[in-house]
Amino acid sequence: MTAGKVERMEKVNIAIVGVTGAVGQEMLRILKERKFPVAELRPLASERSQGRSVRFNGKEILVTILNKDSFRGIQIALFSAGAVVSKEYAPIAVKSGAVVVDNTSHFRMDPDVPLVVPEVNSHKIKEHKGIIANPNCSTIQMVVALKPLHDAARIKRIIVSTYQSVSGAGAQKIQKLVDQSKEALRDFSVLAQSWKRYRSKEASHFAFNLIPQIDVFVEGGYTKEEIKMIKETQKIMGDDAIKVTATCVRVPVFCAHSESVNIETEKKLTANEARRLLSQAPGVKIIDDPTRLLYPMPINAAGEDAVFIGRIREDHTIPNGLNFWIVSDNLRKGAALNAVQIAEILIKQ
Ligand code: 25A
Ligand code: L14
Repeated sequence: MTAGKVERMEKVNIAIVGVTGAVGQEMLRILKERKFPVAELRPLASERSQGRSVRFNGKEILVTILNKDSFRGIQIALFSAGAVVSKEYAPIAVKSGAVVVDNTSHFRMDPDVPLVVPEVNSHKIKEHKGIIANPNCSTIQMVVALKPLHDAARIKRIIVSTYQSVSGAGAQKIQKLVDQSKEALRDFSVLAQSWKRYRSKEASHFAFNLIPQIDVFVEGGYTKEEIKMIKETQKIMGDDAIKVTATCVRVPVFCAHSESVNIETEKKLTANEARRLLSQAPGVKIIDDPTRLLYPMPINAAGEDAVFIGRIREDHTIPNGLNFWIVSDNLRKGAALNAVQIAEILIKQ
């Protein structure tokens, strides 16, 4: 077989670890939508998914339980079953000859592992040693939007507050929001007489509530999600001088994360200049027309590929400040789509 062109057209054997989860299911959809050249699809999950099957390109394929022989003959393995699973099985997949695109936080800050958002730093993919990390969902949508502004005016500081949907926490938590919402509305007339009746008895009460904690608490009163946004932004942008501070909040939205973002730049950028730069940015769609009450909302971003930006305006409290509202589907651009985009670049190389 001749190398080069012929090989580029070849189909690849692809495994999805965590295929029955919220992100895994989205991966199947995106591979199909983008006509990814799949020879064999190998759906993998834990023993909890024993007996389940997934539909792919009109075929039912039985899910197999992840084990150390799962990656024989696999060229690309997409992982989305949590950090513990990736820690143990990604090196096994690499040893079997696969390239791993990992959705979990486990390898992201490893200096030997590229952390990639194709619109921002696709050139890093070729440096991989078997594993490429997919960033955190909130970070991905923010850097897609901010990269062109950083290139033009150098961002010195970012202040971000997130409004993260429940789907980010997995398939089970989506069901939890459904159940909690039904339960609250069942007795709404009673509840409306005394809001105190609606006190939470659960650790993660999503419905009609906001939770200012995503992932565990780490140092200095920050959550791990907030630290991920800080460190991953610097790594992806390739600039440790960017200061980032974040507050990450869970909101009772099924799908798509939203972010209020304030930036301070070295060079002055007017709102119109920012709008012009963003209108040419890959992966970005501007929805910003206050006269027609148009702005991005998670309800309309869910199921879409783009990072939506609106409410673009100057922050008059500092000389070089801008405010934005950034919304994107966390299961697609925030996870599955970004991973498949990386895989597409891999097979071209
Ligand atoms: O550690 P991290 O990086 O922070 O990631 C933690 C979690 O975040 C999600 C994903 O959850 C992950 O587990 N996630 C990861 N990356 C993400 C990203 N970039 C992300 N979310 C957004 N953006 P999830 O629910 O989407 O996916 C979970 C999948 O992982 C499989 N899995 C779990 N442990 C496994 C494993 N696979 C192999 N080996 C393991 N040890 C999991 O499959 C699912 O596919 P499953 O078999 O465990 O679950 C199948 C069905 O069973 C239900 N279920 C899940 N847990 C239980 C359960 N039922 C009963 N009891 C349970 N304890 C689910 O409804 C599921 O559909
Ligand atoms: O680090 O919304 O990718 O719960 C993905 C899911 C972080 C948390 C990651 C969520 C996780 C996120």
